[in-house]
Amino acid sequence: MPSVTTTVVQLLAAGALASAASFNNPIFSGFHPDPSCAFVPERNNTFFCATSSFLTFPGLPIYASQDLVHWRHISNALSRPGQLPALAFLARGATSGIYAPTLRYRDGQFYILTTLADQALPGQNSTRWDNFVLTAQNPFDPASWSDPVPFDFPGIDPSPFWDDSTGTAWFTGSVDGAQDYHVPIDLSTGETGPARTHQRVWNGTGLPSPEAPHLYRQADGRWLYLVLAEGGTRERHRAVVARTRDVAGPWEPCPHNPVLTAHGDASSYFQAVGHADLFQDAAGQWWAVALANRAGGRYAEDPYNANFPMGRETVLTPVKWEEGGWPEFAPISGTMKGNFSLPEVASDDAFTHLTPDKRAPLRVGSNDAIDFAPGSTLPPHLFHWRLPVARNYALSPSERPGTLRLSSSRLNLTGFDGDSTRGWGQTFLARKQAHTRFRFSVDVEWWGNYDDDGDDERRKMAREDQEVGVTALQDQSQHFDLGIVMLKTDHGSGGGAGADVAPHMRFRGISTTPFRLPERMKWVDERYPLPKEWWSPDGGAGGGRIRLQVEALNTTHYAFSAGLVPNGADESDIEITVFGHCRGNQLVPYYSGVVVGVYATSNGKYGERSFDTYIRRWRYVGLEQVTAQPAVEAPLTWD
Ligand SMILES: *[C@@H]1O[C@H](CO)[C@@H](O)[C@H](O)[C@H]1NC(C)=O
Ligand SMILES: *[C@@H]1O[C@H](CO)[C@@H](O)[C@H](O)[C@H]1NC(C)=O
Ligand SMILES: *[C@@H]1O[C@H](CO)[C@@H](O)[C@H](O)[C@H]1NC(C)=O
Ligand SMILES: *[C@@H]1O[C@H](CO)[C@@H](O)[C@H](O)[C@H]1NC(C)=O
Ligand SMILES: *[C@@H]1O[C@H](CO)[C@@H](O)[C@H](O)[C@H]1NC(C)=O
Ligand SMILES: CC(=O)N[C@H]1CO[C@H](CO)[C@@H](O)[C@@H]1O
Repeated sequence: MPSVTTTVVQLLAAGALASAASFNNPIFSGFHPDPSCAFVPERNNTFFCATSSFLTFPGLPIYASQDLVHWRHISNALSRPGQLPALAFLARGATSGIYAPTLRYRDGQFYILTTLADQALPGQNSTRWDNFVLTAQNPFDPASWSDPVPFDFPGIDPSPFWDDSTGTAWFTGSVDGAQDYHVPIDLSTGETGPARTHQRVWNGTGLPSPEAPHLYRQADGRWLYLVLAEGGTRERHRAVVARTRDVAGPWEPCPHNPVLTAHGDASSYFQAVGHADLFQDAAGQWWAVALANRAGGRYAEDPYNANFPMGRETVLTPVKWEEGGWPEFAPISGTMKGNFSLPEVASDDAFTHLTPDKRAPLRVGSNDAIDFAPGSTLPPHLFHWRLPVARNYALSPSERPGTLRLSSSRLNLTGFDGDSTRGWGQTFLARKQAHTRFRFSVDVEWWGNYDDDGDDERRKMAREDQEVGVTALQDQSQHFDLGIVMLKTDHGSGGGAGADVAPHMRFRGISTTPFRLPERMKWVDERYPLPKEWWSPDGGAGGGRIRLQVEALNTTHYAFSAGLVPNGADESDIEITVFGHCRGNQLVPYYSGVVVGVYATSNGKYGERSFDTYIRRWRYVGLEQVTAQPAVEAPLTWD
């Protein structure tokens, strides 16, 4: 055992102390499953990562960093609806969509191999898995990402690998949750080799779902290593390794598999750890990214009642891997400390010289203060659910500059059966919950927003069930919404908006996913007449704005609140009233994670665009990141 003094001397010698070998997990918090990263010395020693995006559009977010600590969201590889029209039509909630990308760089080009999964098709139907390649020369420019080049593969998790001796490209991928294959491919055309050239590779230690197969060679090139995820992406999830001299086998499993897991470790707040991808920095240090749930030790007892609304997030860990040896992963925790050196860079590069508009890309983990200024564009981390109907969104329209105009969709956030939207679209703009505690709010410009004078201007909110609101949404069958909605009144004192409808606040939610037992399903529907002083037609003292807010109060509860924004009000003057609560375990993640945002709908009536509404002042503030098991765990209940 080296003494403490010796350790310090060694660290100093290695220059590690200067870089303070410590960083925090998750590196990409909230809904960021299936990470894959590449280190690119040719691009100024930069690390690039991508994660799965399921139904969100834009999708396939790309992150970059030079020090593995400061990350920026540099682009989305899917940013043009024309790249993937089929995304509009997928059913099966949020379990369909863009699955596990693998990001790699070779000879001046970035590659992503990924799958558009349509879970509504039977497993035997190979069109269920639409596999394709995207390429880019400049990943900082969304326009540089190509249209998909499809290739034939009846499975998921394709990961490219180049045979350096022959220059041939291959990919590994997973089929039927049981077998992994190695297939030759021409990455420019998508043509794959004939069936006889497809090789079965090691399929793990016998647990179900051997997937996310990634192949690596170390510098000396003697061994080919295969890293797999197995056990399924929940309680038993883990990373395992095997090696071979030749891809045809035999494969030698690592004697200390699993090399990374939290299964069986109830003390770990990070659970379901697995789906690892490795990369090496300029100093030769190996690193791995993986996915994890911040679910706590109770997770394994009852995963679909556990509390981890943010779902699968991205974590980073140093890997000790001697040439010819087996990789040793440090276990995942909220603060990673140890005998490793983070890459040393002079300063955190803002990458401004690489972006098309010469502006710094968004820093990962930052708060939002979006004011929809004239001439601005939406930042890359805001997204829609499937493809947007473009004309339903107008940023800073001439009639109300500094707002976002939303035109209503017929469908609400539940859509058809809590499942599909049949290509109709939902008027919805969202971002990920990225902190344990956060506060998200928008102001609805209410003045002139409803039909107060009885004329028949079509675009105002006047008719029953027209609604604008904010939500915390896991998927179409699990969301809680606070909306301003036109509803019938008992007393007909609508104040002008027709004889018998008037604006109300409504807190409504459903939690009916099939992954939740029937007795644990939940519906709420609470209505309150909009306070009179909130909707005086001239804006009155109020200036006609209503703030709608969603807040995570602690690890288990969300609050939905609203308040009048008086003219010229100081932020501290705004009185916010709570209209409802929901619990984190009513938003159970399957593959995705909670998103928060704003919607406009007529709840199935009057066709598309039956009214317009105007949103101002989009704010998201991260308040707390809980990354270790709380001393007293909240009990698992679902009443
Ligand atoms: C697979 O699904 C596609 C799309 O729904 C359908 O057109 C095709 O007939 C199906 N094929 C089989 C073999 O079931
Ligand atoms: C820290 O890592 C270095 C380089 O891998 C190694 O030489 C050294 O022995 C390690 N120190 C400890 C205390 O593990
Ligand atoms: C490389 O990175 C450094 C450190 O962040 C930065 O100062 C420099 O401008 C970058 N150079 C290029 C060519 O990107
Ligand atoms: C979280 O907040 C809710 C609502 O205020 C409260 O009922 C609950 O006791 C809180 N939980 C913890 C662990 O503090
Ligand atoms: C959504 O809209 C449908 C009509 O399309 C309606 O039946 C349903 O009650 C609404 N529910 C929710 C929770 O959004
Ligand atoms: C489906 C399949 O190929 N399973 C194989 C995975 O590997 C083990 C061990 O080599 C075999 O026993 C299984 O048959």
